[in-house]
Amino acid sequence: MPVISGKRAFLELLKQEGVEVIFGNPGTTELPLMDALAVEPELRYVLALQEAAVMAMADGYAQASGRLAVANVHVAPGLGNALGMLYDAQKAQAPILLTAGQHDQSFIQSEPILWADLPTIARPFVKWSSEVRRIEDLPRAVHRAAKTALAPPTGPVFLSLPADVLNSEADLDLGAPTRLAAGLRGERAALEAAAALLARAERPLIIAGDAVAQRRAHAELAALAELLGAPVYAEGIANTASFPASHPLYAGPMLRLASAIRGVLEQHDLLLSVGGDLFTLSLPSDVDPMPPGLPIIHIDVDPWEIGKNYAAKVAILGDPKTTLPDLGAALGERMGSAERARAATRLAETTRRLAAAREELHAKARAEATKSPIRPLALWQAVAELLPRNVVVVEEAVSSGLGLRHMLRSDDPQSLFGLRGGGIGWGLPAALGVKLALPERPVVAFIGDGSAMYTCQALWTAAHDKVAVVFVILNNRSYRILKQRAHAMKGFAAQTDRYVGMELTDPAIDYVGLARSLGVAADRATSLDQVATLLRAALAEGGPRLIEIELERGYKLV
Ligand SMILES: Cc1ncc(C[n+]2csc(CCOP(=O)(O)OP(=O)(O)O)c2C)c(N)n1
Repeated sequence: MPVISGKRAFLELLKQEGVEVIFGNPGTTELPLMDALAVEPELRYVLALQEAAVMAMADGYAQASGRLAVANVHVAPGLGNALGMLYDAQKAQAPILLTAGQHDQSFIQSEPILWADLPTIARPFVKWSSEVRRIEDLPRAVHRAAKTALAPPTGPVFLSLPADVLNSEADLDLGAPTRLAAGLRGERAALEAAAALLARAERPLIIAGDAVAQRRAHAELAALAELLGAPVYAEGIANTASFPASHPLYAGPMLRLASAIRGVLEQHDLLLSVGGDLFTLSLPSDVDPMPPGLPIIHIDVDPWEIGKNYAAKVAILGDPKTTLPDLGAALGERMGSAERARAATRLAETTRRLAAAREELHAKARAEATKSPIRPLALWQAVAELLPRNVVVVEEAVSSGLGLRHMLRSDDPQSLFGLRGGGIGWGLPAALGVKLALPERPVVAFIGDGSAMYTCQALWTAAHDKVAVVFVILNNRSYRILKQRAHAMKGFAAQTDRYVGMELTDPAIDYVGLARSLGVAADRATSLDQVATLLRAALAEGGPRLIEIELERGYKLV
């Protein structure tokens, strides 16, 4: 083996792992890496101006590509800034190798500036967290990190890279990547048990989780849903298009409030969760979302999720892509003519009911189309007609998002990415990562005005790296969701109509000016016609471009 420096070996190892892009923000401890990048033509370094943006870009890239994303941040404060978005990446199961530079190890005992025990900081949010202590360990550490991030359930990992490891030289064997064959098939006996329950069910429902999109199992799930005649809900905090939105059995995202979930589930006698989350809620409730005794069949690649909150009658560890066809075959064998007739009736009824609900939503949107300021639902209806078929939508619309997943035609598993973890500020930088992963597809990001301000630095990266995202800022000049919830509490805020810390006014933020100052062309729309004109132009020209939309500010839900 030739003698090689740690810094160059690290880049060689990343290339072995198929990495093409590194998202980062450097400091002195990252200078060895930046130095090696100066003579590395095959790896693109994408500079983001805040570590939260670095992390969310890597997240968007990892989710949209399904490949390993790599991020590099600066010691303890850089890692600290990244943590909120690392939390989101963990919840979205994004395969990311997050790295941070660390001080020279000979120096650490003196507690130099910016130093902290980095693996301990990252550990709660990653699958594996470690520091590389010797150059000889670098190949093993990087290959293990990549394999672990990409092994189902996928997720982020962390490596701390001390400067002396990167600066030293050794005669290294770089080893080779390991990839787990991911298509784990559910066990036969469990599939038979599940098929028996499904064949007997009178009113089954399906919840589709992100695993369906991640494993590209739309067709397999659609075939099973059609065989059963069962409605398919996306999981409540859905961050991908886990089922084609135009499919007649698509029932939209599961609701998030416990009593509302209970209301849906009570109409069914069997729940089949395919990678679905049962249930991430945002508020406690006296009502348990799960009706007592509702039998659950749970298929997932993640054993942690199966039976996490509610016992599964049949628990199947398996990949939806390979397991659903097996389940469908087992079910097909068990369904006699009576069961098939019942399923056909269910299919017709469910299709009719869901079509009527969709039409009701569209009628509501049409009724709102003439109102000023623009209403979100009318916006989604107008936008749905404009967006090209191959568009990828990145969604952090927060309180404006209601109806979006019914209205937009997100029909393939990479057509939609949304905020899974709940830490806002994700969408704007994530959209850049998505576009870099899917350069052939137009990418449009719908972002709340409040959310945009956490990571607006990403606009500069979009301009600098010419990343053609169309950013749409949904400006209601408030943290509207918090006002809605504070109002619903019927406390002092509702009585006095004072919402402390929730108004983004005095001064109003000028997103057009902000975008232009960071090098992104921008315009403002106050009517749906203007939205249509600007969006069409932005899609035709490519981006990056930003459209600021003035939206209604109403927060009284009832
Ligand atoms: C990192 C982080 N900080 C704060 C919050 C709390 N929070 C949730 S929604 C929200 C306001 C979002 O405002 P905006 O994006 O304008 O959407 P709107 O509510 O107006 O629809 C805030 C501050 C959070 N979820 N994550």
